[in-house]
Amino acid sequence: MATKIFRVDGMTCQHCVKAVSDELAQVPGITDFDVNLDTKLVTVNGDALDDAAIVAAVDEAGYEALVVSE
Ligand SMILES: [Cu+2]
Repeated sequence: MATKIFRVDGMTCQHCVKAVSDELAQVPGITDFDVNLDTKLVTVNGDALDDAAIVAAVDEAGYEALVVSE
């Protein structure tokens, strides 16, 4: 199981969190994830995490994700 942390700027409310969460829920390889509105950090856990797919999913929600750590 791997963990990756992304910074997602621009999230201002729970609707933003839900939009990002709904997109992440569709990404294969993610076992679970956490979207933190206060820190703007998205923590993703899974066995076959694909950075590009995760960034694309966040982009689909209307935000930009930057890898913070892996
Ligand atoms: Cu919002």
